[in-house]
Amino acid sequence: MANKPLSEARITSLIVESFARDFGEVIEMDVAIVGAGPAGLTAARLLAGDGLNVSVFERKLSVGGGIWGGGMLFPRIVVQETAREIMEEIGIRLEAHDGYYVADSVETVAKCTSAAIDAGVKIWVGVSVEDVMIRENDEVCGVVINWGAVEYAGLHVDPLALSAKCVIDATGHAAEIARGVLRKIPGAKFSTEDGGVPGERPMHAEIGEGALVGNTQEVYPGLVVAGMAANAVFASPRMGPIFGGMFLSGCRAAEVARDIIARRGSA
Ligand code: 48H
Repeated sequence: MANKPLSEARITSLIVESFARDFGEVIEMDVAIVGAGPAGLTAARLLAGDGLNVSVFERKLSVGGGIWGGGMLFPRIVVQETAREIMEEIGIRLEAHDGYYVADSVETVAKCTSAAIDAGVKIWVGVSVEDVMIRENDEVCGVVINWGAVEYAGLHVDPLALSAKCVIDATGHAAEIARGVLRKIPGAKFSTEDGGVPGERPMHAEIGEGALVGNTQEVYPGLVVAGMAANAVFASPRMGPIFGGMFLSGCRAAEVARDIIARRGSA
């Protein structure tokens, strides 16, 4: 069949209509995940696999967070035995060396992203979460979003709000969502030693990786911290380009989120 003459108006309407339809479905979500790094993408894939309505919000135009840069821009990451299965189940090829496994950064981003999308996750790039909503019983019950471009340009544009039964802070080193809750709720305290977000400690791969899954917790009703954000919240060390803990933290975050959904009911 010959191509029809192209209509710019038709192209525009297809984009707008498709976006509006999909966006309409996330106004009331089960789980909102902030940050499309390894922890966020893994948690999202597993939760969407349960049939939950899951969205990932990523302020940059690219997903993958810190995976791309590998170690000092060498595009490779290393994982340990405990993370092998979670990577191999989505087809990431690993090069084995005495209990360490090396993966290509680009392949890792591509396969984590593709597996999440195939599981039903909606990924919104160029969208920044600037706040959360907090209601009855002081529970986090949604995210407040704006275009990343608005944030980068420093424009004064009011955001939109989306409801969610559970929010996962997978924003990496900055632990932005957790910090925001403490800043905005007078007297709010987390389950950490000082109740705050002390930030990560200096590099120690063994201790940092060892602490990560245990640090992946519901730190405030309805708010789970995952990935590097969990180590920032619980003052555990950074670990450099060993990434196994990030994937395992994503798995743990999915378990914690399931318990929250069971407590609060699905959207
Ligand atoms: C929307 C946001 C917002 C926001 C941030 O940094 P990430 O890759 O996070 P993790 O925890 O999945 O993985 C950490 C790992 O990449 C790492 O940094 C390691 C292992 N470091 C060790 C070391 O020693 O340094 O991804 C977080 C994502 C990024 O893409 C951000 O752009 C995004 O979150 N993000 N998106 N709204 N408010 N804040």
